[in-house]
Amino acid sequence: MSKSSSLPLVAVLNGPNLNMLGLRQPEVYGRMTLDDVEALCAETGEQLGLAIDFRQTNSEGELISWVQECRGKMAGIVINPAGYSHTSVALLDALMACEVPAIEVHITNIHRRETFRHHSYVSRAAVGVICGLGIRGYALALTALAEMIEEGA
Ligand code: DHK
Repeated sequence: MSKSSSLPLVAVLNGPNLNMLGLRQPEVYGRMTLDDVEALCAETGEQLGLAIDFRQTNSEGELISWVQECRGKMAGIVINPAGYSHTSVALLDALMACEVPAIEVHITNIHRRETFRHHSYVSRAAVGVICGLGIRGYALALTALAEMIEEGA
């Protein structure tokens, strides 16, 4: 058994269009790419003693299936549901059902943007929400989850 397999597992799940980071509206989302986000999460996970399972999908169904798979397997979830934050009751239901602490991350401050972005269905299932801090929000979410896992919360 490898050393990392005994570490708490945390899923970092990314929703639609986040594969376009770096190219997509850089004045809004910045110039960092999804590969940069993955590298940041891997580095942060290593520092915190977490094993990271990093994924991105453009499909709502796939995102929901991944959340379902987390049940009984993952110690925590960091999720940027992207556009599905504002539309998906089904994703909210999946997060409620999986019973794994989840932190919702948005790169941008959704409250400074269009009104339709101000509400997130997912927030109701999240232990916390981080938005507007750029990609460092992912590292902050992992840090908070590591503490919660350590505390046994
Ligand atoms: C990413 C998206 O793709 C948008 O649909 C959300 C979020 C905001 C972000 O800031 O990471 O509204």
